[in-house]
Amino acid sequence: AGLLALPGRGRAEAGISPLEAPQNPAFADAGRPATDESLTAFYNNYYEFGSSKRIADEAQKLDVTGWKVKIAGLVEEEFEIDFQDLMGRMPLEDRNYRHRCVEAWSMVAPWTGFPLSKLVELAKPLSSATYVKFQTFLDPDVATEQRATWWPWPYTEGLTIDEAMNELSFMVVGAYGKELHKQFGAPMRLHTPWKFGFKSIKAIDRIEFTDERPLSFWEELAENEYGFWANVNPEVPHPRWSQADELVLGTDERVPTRLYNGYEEQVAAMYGDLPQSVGERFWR
Ligand code: MTE
Ligand code: W
Repeated sequence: AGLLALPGRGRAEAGISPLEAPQNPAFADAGRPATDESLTAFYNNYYEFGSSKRIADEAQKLDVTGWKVKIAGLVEEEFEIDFQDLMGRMPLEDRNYRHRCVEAWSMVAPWTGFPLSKLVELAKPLSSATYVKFQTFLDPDVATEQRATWWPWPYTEGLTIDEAMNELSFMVVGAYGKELHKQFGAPMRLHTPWKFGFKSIKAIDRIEFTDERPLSFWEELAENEYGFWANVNPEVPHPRWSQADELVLGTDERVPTRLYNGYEEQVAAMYGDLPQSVGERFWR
């Protein structure tokens, strides 16, 4: 448990514990090496703590001890579960995932976590549930940007049930062989690596099963810029950023962006007749 600090960059939490899990061989090779922690831990998007990339110090204010997750909506029975209890019931594994932000940068993150499908099974959704809605904590005393009322807090995201059950959908509780840094979204964040990074919601404290498509944080702010699907597609430019290529964090290199961020084999079947698979009306 060491203190990770770089001059001018910030700090990560001291005393963070190691978290060991077996590597899932299917996701050992991300095609590029894992991006150095000294970069990824100090280059974050986490608007609750400010709109710059340097929110690592601010994010340390979030107290995750005794964290609870509420399971709500169209389930056999709603319940609240202690995060530590939840983690104890889930099969932890390591996966190296490519992460692609809509701002056209990318990284490879060595995560520890469990398949979201396992959590869905635990939640026992009713057959009427067609979507899963995720929410981040709401505490303006801790997350100062949540005092700004023009943002539609709390940060909200959603997936279809099919997407949530896909083998790639991963609940992340650790990175680099340790518990998750606060700035990565401790104690638990989502990662759907075939979608743009904003879908990968941090510090989840509520998961609701619903039959209505959830309105996400960014979609509510600017529906012409951020759609529900947000599948990585190099052929469909965002109004402000071309999506044709991406800067690989830690290098000077731009590499071509791939459809579904290169995870086509695992996810394309879910989108057979959806417009974004042919590169049209992607953002809506
Ligand atoms: N989750 C919350 N709660 N708040 C945020 O601002 N930003 C998203 C996503 N999850 C965000 C969030 C965006 S745009 C990206 S690219 C990733 O987190 C960044 O994850 P990282 O900081 O671990 O690289
Ligand atoms: W992003």
